Amino acid sequence: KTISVIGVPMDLGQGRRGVDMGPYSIRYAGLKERIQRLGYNVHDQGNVNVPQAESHDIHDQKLKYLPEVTRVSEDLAEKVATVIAQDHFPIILGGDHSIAIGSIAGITQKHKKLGVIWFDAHADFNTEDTTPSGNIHGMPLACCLGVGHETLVNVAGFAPKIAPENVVIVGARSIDPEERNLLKKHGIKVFDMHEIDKLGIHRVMEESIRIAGEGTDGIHLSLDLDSIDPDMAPGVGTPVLGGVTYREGHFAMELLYQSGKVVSCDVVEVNPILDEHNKTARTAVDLVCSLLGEAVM
Ligand code: DIR
Ligand code: MN
Ligand code: MN
Ligand code: MN
Repeated sequence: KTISVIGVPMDLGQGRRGVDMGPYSIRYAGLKERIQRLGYNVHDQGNVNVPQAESHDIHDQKLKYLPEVTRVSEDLAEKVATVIAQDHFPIILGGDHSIAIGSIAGITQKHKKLGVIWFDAHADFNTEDTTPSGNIHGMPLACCLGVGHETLVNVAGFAPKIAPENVVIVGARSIDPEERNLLKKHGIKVFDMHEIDKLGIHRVMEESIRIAGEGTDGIHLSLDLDSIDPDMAPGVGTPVLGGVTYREGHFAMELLYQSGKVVSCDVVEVNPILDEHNKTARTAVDLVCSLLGEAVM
């Protein structure tokens, strides 16, 4: 099996600089070597070009850098569609979470009925009408469901990419009031930290794999490192206390591997400027390895 790594040094979708170095820091943490050791072929496809923030205006306070984020999303969608057509497993390295608009637009050109597990402290279900920040990284999941600004919703020329019944959010603990209303309106299943505490990560993942995996062509994991507790993932722009533990994270990835249904993943929001000696990138690489089958015995 061949893995394609695609870097997206995107920092236009949120307010903290440095997340554009996420792809570099995850590679520096040994991603390629670690995956090769599991027996995969790894093709690093390099990075998608991202405009420099200083060279552009914010344009719209409710949709910051909309034209630039849209252009990167289109480019990424094309790159992802190319590797997935070759039957590779794409790992897309962010960058902020706005890149998931492009990655999911690429994957769904082949896997038409895609399930999505959104592993995140946040729901990323805002629109220009509900956003408190104007940051597009708070909107990508909504965009993939066809909810939001038309240029983002229509990346790659079709919408919606995914259906609400095949989507699940895991690890949420920071949702904006109007965002919560939108999630309810669209019937999105959310396993927040309360549910993880109550049911355990095993039950939560079994349910999540059923929601995203039953009757679909595969599961896309969109892994925001701020899902993990800041003790093991401090290098993120919007850390939130009380997150998924290192062990719960690993167990979740192992269960996803065992499901045999995962076809692609995003690894986003790693910011080495806010990190402690690249700890968050190392956590990210460890989690990806478990997702790809690394095990003790
Ligand atoms: C907040 C923060 N809901 C927003 N979102 C973050 O700006 O829309 N997503 N941090 O990862
Ligand atoms: Mn511009
Ligand atoms: Mn996110
Ligand atoms: Mn997040």
